[in-house]
Amino acid sequence: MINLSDPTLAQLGWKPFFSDQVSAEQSLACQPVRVMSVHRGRVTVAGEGVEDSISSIGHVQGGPEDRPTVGDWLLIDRTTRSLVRILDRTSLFKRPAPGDDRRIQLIAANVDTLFIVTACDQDFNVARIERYLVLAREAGVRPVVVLTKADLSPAPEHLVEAARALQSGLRVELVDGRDLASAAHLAEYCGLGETVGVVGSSGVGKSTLVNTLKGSDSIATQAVRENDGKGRHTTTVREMHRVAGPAGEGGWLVDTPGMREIQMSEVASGVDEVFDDVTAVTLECRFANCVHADEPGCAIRAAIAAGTLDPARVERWRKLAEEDAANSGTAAGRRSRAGKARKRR
Ligand SMILES: Nc1nc2c(ncn2[C@@H]2O[C@H](COP(=O)(O)OP(=O)(O)OP(=O)(O)O)[C@@H](O)[C@H]2O)c(=O)[nH]1
Ligand SMILES: [Mg+2]
Ligand SMILES: [Zn+2]
Repeated sequence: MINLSDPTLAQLGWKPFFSDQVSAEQSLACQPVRVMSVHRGRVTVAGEGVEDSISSIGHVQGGPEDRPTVGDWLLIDRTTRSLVRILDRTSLFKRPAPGDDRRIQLIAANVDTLFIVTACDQDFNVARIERYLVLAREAGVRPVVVLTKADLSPAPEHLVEAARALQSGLRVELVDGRDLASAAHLAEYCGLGETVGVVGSSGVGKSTLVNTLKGSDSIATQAVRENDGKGRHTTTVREMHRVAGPAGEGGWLVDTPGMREIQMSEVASGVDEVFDDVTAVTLECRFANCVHADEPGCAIRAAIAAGTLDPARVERWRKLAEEDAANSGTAAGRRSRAGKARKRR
């Protein structure tokens, strides 16, 4: 169990956005609790005077988004302590489930800021950071790129520059995640009642950073593999952790299991926004349906030739946009693809 020393609802992140959804009548029978962690079929929750584990199954009527995920606010029955309703979310992180893009996996809800964690080693990859930026845009959450293992890189400033170049105004923080003096300023992103999602590949140091900011070593961490520097998928649950702050002012970090892949699906507007430098140029192409191959009057090719657009970035944009188009589409299209997949088996 998480030792919260009985936080108030405000400390847990309760806001008018949530209380507005609860009628006076409902609050007599029910009380709000926040999902602290997700386990198979159960969630642990915390609220005023409540620290409990409740069943999350049996409630689901709709799609996967109707299931409680870490960070969610729930109404539970004051007497039976059973789940009554999931309150509408301020934000929701999700992705197509790995290996099955017809299923959606929920990552975290009601997150204010996303720490996109990557290490100053072989893990550093601008294409992957862009994928997380698209997810953040799509969820309407402020992204912060956190570069860990600064101590292992001879010239981490180059990586900081490369990350900063991905989006104007993008915040990029360079830390040794094991060292509080180096990482302490990250606590500013999670003040009272604020929630930060911590995502990235396995082994980049997400749990190490969370331990440092909460001032304990309660989360297990594990050295990366020696041969290829990859992580060992140490964390297996998504869990909220309280940042150590003066007298209960610390917010929340959601530690998550390292992700192997992030497929793009239903994120067209996120792609457009993260690559707004590229999409702005496409508007200048002579033909509205230009695919920027060998059409006359293609502004993308002209910009590359003039050196105002980076061809590598254009390629990454093309790849994400195509992947998104292939994975998205109407429900009918998805069903027919699903049908084909079933027939193939
Ligand atoms: N030198 C150095 N090592 C670090 C730093 N941050 C993390 N590590 C080490 O990297 C290894 C992996 O760290 P974890 O915190 O377990 O990584 P994780 O991202 O939580 O990995 P998963 O739970 O598998 O997703 C551990 O041995 C950490 O001590 C850092 O800033 N510098
Ligand atoms: Mg971990
Ligand atoms: Zn074009």
